[in-house]
Amino acid sequence: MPMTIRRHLCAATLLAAALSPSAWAHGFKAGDLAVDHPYATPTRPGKTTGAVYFRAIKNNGTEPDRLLSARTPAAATVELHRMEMDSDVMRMRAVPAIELPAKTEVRLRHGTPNGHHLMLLGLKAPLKDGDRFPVTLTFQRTGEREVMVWVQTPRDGAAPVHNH
Ligand SMILES: [Cu+2]
Repeated sequence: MPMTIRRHLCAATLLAAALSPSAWAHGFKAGDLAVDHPYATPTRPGKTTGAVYFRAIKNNGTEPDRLLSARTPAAATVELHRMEMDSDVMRMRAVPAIELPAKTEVRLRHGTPNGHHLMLLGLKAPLKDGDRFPVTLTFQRTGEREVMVWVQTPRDGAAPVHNH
């Protein structure tokens, strides 16, 4: 009898572990592209900049694509940014595009060394946990695709470094 109970607990734990990532994630298809889990970190009141990340953008096609720009009603401007180590300080700079090579998954998570994000400038309101807002992405090959961004505190608690 104790054996049976333990086995059942084990199965329940495994099931919960298997279900939880998908239960808390969302994604969008655009042509050959899969935009996996767009998210933004909450911002403090009074701050007018924010950052949008993605778990990944995967190009399943045989042709390269590029993310050229983005826009959202939540902010005045959106820039494409890349994090770079400058001696021992993490800085970011605007880039003209984010490359999406063929048959490649590009990870765009917070805290990724040399990673990219979308910089929201002129936020109209602070981003709060649980908020959702649309962002329209413009890809060179695939064209435009609107995705919904989830505002959430990262599970690892890592605060994104933002020196503006
Ligand atoms: Cu930035």
